[in-house]
This record gives sequence, structure tokens and C-alpha cells, in this order.
Amino acid sequence: MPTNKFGRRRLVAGAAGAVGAGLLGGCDRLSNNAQAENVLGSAARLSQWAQRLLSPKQVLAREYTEADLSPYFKPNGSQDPDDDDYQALADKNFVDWKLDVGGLVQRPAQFSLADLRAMPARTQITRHDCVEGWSCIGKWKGVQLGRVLRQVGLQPKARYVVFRCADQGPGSSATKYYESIDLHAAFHPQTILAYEMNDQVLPVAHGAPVRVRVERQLGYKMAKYLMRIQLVESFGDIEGGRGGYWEDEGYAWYAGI
Ligand SMILES: Nc1nc2c(c(=O)[nH]1)N[C@H]1C(S)=C(S)[C@@H](COP(=O)(O)O)O[C@H]1N2
Ligand SMILES: [Mo]
Repeated sequence: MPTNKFGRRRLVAGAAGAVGAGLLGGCDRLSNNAQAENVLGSAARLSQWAQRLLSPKQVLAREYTEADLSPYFKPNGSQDPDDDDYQALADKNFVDWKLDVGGLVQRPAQFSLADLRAMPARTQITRHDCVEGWSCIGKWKGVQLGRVLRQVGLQPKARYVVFRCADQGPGSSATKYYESIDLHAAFHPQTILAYEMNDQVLPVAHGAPVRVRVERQLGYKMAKYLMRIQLVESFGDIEGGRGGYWEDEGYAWYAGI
């Protein structure tokens, strides 16, 4: 019946609004802040975003304890980028490294390692699943990507976050490794830019100085050797057009687990 339908829609809208308000309340009190508009673009966008968070898919990946840590965490893909600029940065312990954040943002910015370390950190012990069929449990510390994005502010057209890496990638492609995720994954609380692994500075083999953790997706989404983050409306005109290094070779763009 139409009245039921209307009632249900009102309920969903109300619930989405409540979650939106709750989230903003928890996120540095953005609700009282003009920055909220920059991040979320518009009220319509807020409802859409909040509603997605209500969906059963928006759950945390399981977190483990120290006792579960894998004694050996297998490095995979590139393990020491064959790139002169990267090697020069590595030689100086990445003090000159800067993460460039640009594209469809309000305030393009560069973040040094010190800048990222000065932001509130999140630590999580999670299981990494590679599409090749192996898994390892590791402990990661870093800054939530959502915090970085809130700091630069998104333009309303921004839909995807593209990660650009220093390495050429292990396959036959001449493309540098890159990846992309949507804003839903980008603002997931466990999506972090990790600079520590198992209480150590992130080793080169695992993506120093900073690698992405997107805990509800497969390993190939978790870009290592991060150099640049681009906010885009579409990834169709980037490299092979399928949203990532392995995606351009045929892997699925959405690698949810
Ligand atoms: N820059 C870059 N990131 C990358 C890769 C790569 O080759 N280059 N390999 C991916 C794959 S397939 C996996 S399983 C993980 C491996 O991360 P690890 O080396 O920490 O195990 O990194 C992912 N991120
Ligand atoms: Mo992988």
C-alpha cells in the first residue's frame, strides 16, 4: 500500500539521518563545522552515504590478538621498487618523502611522514588474504584515510580514491602499480595509511614508507609504496581504465571478502 511505502521511506530517511548525525558527532564534531559540507558535498550526498553505512555490508573486518600474529608475513608483488626516485628517498629514510593528495579536493596538500604520524593513529590486527590463496595475520598502525580526506575536503564530484605507487609492479605491464577504491571503502574506519607493521617501521618489502590497508578487500587493493592520492569522478581514463594494475590485467575491481 502507498501509505506503507511512504512510512517505510520515512523510516529509512530518519534512520539515515540519525546515523549521519551520529557519525558527524563522532568525527571531530564535523556537524558544527563548515568542513562537513566540503566533505559530504550536500545533504543528498550525506543521506546516500549514511544509508550505505546502514547496509549490512558496512561491517568491520575481524580483528585478532597479538597471539594470532603470523610468525612470518609473506611479502608479495614488488618488494624493492626498481625506481631511482624511490631508492633516493629510501636512502634517506624517507625524510624527504611526501604524500601528494590532489584531484577533486578542496585543498590539495602534501603530507610528510611526520605529518601523518602527528595525526591520531589506528592500530589493527587483521588477516591479509591474497588472491593467490595464502593469508597472514599482521598488526598495522597508521592514520585513517578518512581523516586525511576530511583534512583536504572533497569536491562534490569526487567518487573514487586512486592510489599511485612508486613501483612498476611485478607483472609484464609497463604501468606503475596503482589502485582505486570508492568513498565507501575510503571512509571505512579500518581503511588506513599504514606506516608501521608489527610494531616496527613499515619495512620496504611491505611497502615503506606508507601502504594502504583496506581490510575488507583482497591483498591487491592494498597499495604499497604510496606516492600520490588522487580524487576522481571516474577511473575510466586512468591507465588501462579498469581501476588498478591487476584490474587492467583482468582482476575484479571490487575485491570484497
Ligand atoms: N605497489 C604495490 N602494491 C602492492 C603490490 C605490488 O606489487 N605493488 N602487490 C599487492 C598484492 S597482490 C598483495 S597480496 C599485497 C602484498 O603485501 P605484502 O607484501 O605486505 O604481503 O600487496 C599488494 N600491493
Ligand atoms: Mo595478492
